[in-house]
Amino acid sequence: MLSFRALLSRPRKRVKRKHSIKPKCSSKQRSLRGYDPPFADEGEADDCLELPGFRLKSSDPSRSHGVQPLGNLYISPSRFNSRDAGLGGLSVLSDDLVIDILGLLDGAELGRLSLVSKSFYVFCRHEPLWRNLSLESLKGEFLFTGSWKSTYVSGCYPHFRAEDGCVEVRDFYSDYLFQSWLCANVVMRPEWLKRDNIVRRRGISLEEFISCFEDLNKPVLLEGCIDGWAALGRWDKEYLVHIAGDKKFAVGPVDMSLEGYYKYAESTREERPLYLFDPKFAEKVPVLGSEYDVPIYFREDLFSVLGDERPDYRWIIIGPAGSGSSFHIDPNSTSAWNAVVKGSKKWVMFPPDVVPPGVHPSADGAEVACPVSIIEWFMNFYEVARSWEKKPVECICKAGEVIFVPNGWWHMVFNLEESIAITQNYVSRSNLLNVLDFLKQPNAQELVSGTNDRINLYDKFKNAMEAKFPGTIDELRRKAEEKAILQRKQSFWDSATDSKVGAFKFSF
Ligand SMILES: O=C(O)CCC(=O)C(=O)O
Repeated sequence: MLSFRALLSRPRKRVKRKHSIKPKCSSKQRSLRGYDPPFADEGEADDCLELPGFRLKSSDPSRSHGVQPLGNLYISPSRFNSRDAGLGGLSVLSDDLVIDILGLLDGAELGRLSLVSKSFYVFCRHEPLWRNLSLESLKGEFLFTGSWKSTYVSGCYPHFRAEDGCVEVRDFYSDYLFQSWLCANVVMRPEWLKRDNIVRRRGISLEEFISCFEDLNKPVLLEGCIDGWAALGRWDKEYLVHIAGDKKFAVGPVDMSLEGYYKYAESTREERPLYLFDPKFAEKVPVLGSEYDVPIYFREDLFSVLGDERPDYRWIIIGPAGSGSSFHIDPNSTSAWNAVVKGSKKWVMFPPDVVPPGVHPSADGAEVACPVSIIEWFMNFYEVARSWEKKPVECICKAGEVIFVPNGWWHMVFNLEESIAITQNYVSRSNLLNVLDFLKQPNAQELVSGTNDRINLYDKFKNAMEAKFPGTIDELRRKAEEKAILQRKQSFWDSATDSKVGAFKFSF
């Protein structure tokens, strides 16, 4: 329990479409000698707190309320945990259960309960509770004021002058609350960013892309293929706010104006910042759609035979440093490309047959439970993954670069800076049969996403394909069967011979 790595992870379900260290031990602002974080921004480099083995952002450390990891209780002279004393009969409940119960209260009730004891004060100030309340009550119509509690109070009770000071509580030990605070404040360690083992290609032909990557279902980072995009030199916060500041975009569970979102993104310091991920951006702001085009490798897009009935397929993605996408597989067995227009992203990918550590998909694949946040995954599981025989594919994708994400690959993405990206999911001949098989599954209702008509998508797609490209599906099935027969023959021959010594081996 005293080791940092042993901190508990807090699994959460993601439904298809994330010590002994005293947080107060160093309040001095100083930078680590010899430490040069590759992507910390200038201001931040001298602005971090040091703790053994990792660095913290200097953002208002008092928001921890002095909460310490549970392991510290066992080395405290008094062995007194004010968490228990202040919760009364509820102290027998786990921290996450207490938080779940508090999640049933409204803002006024939480405010009153926080006056009952120091323990309730700490629990009732838990920022994710106020974030949920704010999003439920204010939808996307809020002006973020630095904390979710103050955002909620100023949005719902504009005339109420709330004191937003934070009381420090002594002898309060909770892994759950400490970990939540830590994940929101820790800076990415350089060793989490160092590894770059993806295959990179510049200027390859379409044929080479298909035979070396798409047909083999292997990721690749493509350089130089979006150099001609107008978006590349143009898109940044100022430009986007100028052309679309008042337009609403999908941000998590709410719609927000782009300007409001950027104001939030500038000042948030959360474990999982809200992420702008909008599938209708080009319809809302047509100029955005006209300032990029699909790289030559991805122009075969067979879902287009469905016209307006195709599932969502393209998104603009905007987020501050620290935002990102936790582990998932892309919808409907499609492949995808992701082009960074501004900023940079750390990618970690696992092939379809390797479930990433800490990730637990349900048997039917409809739900995935994974650590609360990406940073928590790095803290608790990254080292484990690196010691596996099948190592993850990793890289940092910078502005102007494009990643090909083959179908079925698990991937997680973390924005190292404020970033803007375009991603599109597509079906080509290389993955058409996978997609059809996926759509045909008996539980398509649960598995298919991005469209309202999940059950009939298979028939609609198959019929539209037959009409537009007659015989293509049969031809692909025939080729796939021939390939499977060849592979079976080869594997029989491999098992019957010992290729290493060249000797013939046969046994009954
Ligand atoms: O956050 C990102 O840029 C990655 C998005 C992603 O993983 C996806 O669209 O499937």
